[in-house]
Amino acid sequence: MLKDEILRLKQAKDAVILAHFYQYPEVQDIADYVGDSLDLSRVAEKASAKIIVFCGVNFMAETAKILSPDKKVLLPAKDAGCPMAMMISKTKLLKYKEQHPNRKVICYVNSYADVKALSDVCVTSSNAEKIIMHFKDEKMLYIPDYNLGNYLKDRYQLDIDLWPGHCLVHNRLVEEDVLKMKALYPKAEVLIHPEAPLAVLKLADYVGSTRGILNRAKASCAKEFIIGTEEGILHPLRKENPDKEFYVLHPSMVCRNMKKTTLKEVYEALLNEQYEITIEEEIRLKAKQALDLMLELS
Ligand code: CIZ
Ligand code: SF4
Repeated sequence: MLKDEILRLKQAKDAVILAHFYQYPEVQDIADYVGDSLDLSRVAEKASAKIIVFCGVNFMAETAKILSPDKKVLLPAKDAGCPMAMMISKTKLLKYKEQHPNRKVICYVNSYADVKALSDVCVTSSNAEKIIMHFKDEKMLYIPDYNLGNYLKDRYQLDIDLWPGHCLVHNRLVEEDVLKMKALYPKAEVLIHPEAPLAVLKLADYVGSTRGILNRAKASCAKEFIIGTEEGILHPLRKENPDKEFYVLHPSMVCRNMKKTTLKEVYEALLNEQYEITIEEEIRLKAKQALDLMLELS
């Protein structure tokens, strides 16, 4: 069986498998660690294995390589990218920085290494609030997710410029989707990811990262939940809370890129040691400063 072969190769090659919460259930189940970007970057930093197989999208595997340069980091699905990360470029950011030299650049980890390298600090959805509040008295630019930045800007009235990037999966949500689901499940708590638009977030009982949503569902007395993030999260939610019901806010909440990794890609990644992530050392070192500051502040 593919699963047995994966486990055999993993041991033989001294590899560790990391998987994001948005991966297919069977990929999550074969991983040594399942988590969000923050959890997985911490694991990658401390990993002792020779090979890291990163089941997620390319900016996540890049982050692992930035933090763990001596490991071979493999992305099983070669073209698993993130459209949001592509909504900003080094050139555009440099131009902005020239015009606004005093703004602190706060960079969502959903970005590529060359953009991180030009930033002051990185954040993930689980620590964005804490880190942005650390810089609350400064002028800031938040890249590249407009919605997450706008949510915090609105909440704390910050002096923060927002980049016009977005996640194709979360940005699609409209208020009507929430109202329809609430009418169907009136007792359910509504938990939504901050990559959704502000008007949608205002209808939520809780706004937070995937890790935050998992914590909230566990701690809550409610028995039913409407979940506004990528549907992969339903797997750990149901595993951890067998007595509770979870409904995805909209059937289109599927990230095509996260779903490019199946067990076949994981097996081939281990067998052929593909597809290896490489980053120019000068860029890696600069990007690492922004990630190190994030890990220190979170
Ligand atoms: O930070 C991450 O892992 C992402 C992309 C979503 C979330 O909230 O966990
Ligand atoms: Fe990018 Fe959105 Fe997919 Fe996350 S869910 S990888 S932000 S497109």
